[in-house]
Amino acid sequence: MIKKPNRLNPELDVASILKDARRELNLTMPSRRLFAKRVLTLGGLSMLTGCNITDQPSVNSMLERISRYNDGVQAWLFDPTRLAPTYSASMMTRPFPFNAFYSESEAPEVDGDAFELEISGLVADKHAWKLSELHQLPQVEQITRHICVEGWSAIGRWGGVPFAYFLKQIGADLSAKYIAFQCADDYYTSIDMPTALHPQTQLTLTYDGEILPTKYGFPMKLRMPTKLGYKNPKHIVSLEVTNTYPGGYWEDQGYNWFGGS
Ligand SMILES: Nc1nc2c(c(=O)[nH]1)N[C@H]1C(S)=C(S)[C@@H](COP(=O)(O)O)O[C@H]1N2
Ligand SMILES: [Mo]
Repeated sequence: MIKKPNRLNPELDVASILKDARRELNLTMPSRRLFAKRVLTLGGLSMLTGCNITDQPSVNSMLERISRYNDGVQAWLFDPTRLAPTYSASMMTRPFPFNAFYSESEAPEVDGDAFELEISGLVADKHAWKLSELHQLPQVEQITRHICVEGWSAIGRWGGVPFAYFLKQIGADLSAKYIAFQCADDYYTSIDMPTALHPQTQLTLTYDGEILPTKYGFPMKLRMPTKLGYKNPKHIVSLEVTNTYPGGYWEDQGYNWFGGS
């Protein structure tokens, strides 16, 4: 008997698979495009990805492939000189929302006097940085929009050190692929080098002219108006320059890694 290829396991929730795939595809291709419409069936998706979609593991690997494909397209489309929109102070969202994988009262309290930012990986100077040393570096400000995948966005005013300047200061290998961040909570994420060097990518020490409050990520966060909220780590305690893919807290649970906004 000839087995039908791609016979569907009746336990597969086709609607939710399509919803996940559509969410991934929408990051790079508006769904109104004929191409996207054509692949919005399981058959179309398996043709696009070359995956035989028969069970949950094969669905996961198909979604994973779409996501990796998106990373490639987004990295290719990323223009390292194109600036995200900036806004006037009167347009700031007040209060700026808090968001994390826990509630505001559980945000980690970091002792700023004892704090040292640890540096590792492909860098010439691995000395740990005290907060006061970071404040002595040239400071810039931006009023930009933060976009969260949970369906809200908000405009905030952020101050700190241009991250490209900091990377050069520590003698980072600027040809490395990734910067990985560890946070004082259990959060972690990583970014591509072109985004790390983007002129609006900022090692952020202040919010609205004041020392970064606990809820927004004291002692420092990385602010990138070119990336979605979950790519912007708060409470950074260490960073590593590396060529080994580091993943991230949400990325490892299926969020798209490049995460462009
Ligand atoms: N350390 C840490 N950073 C984090 C998160 C987190 O839970 N922990 N959540 C991310 C998400 S999903 C969003 S939307 C923003 C929220 O930042 P805000 O609290 O300043 O609005 O932080 C990002 N960075
Ligand atoms: Mo978010």
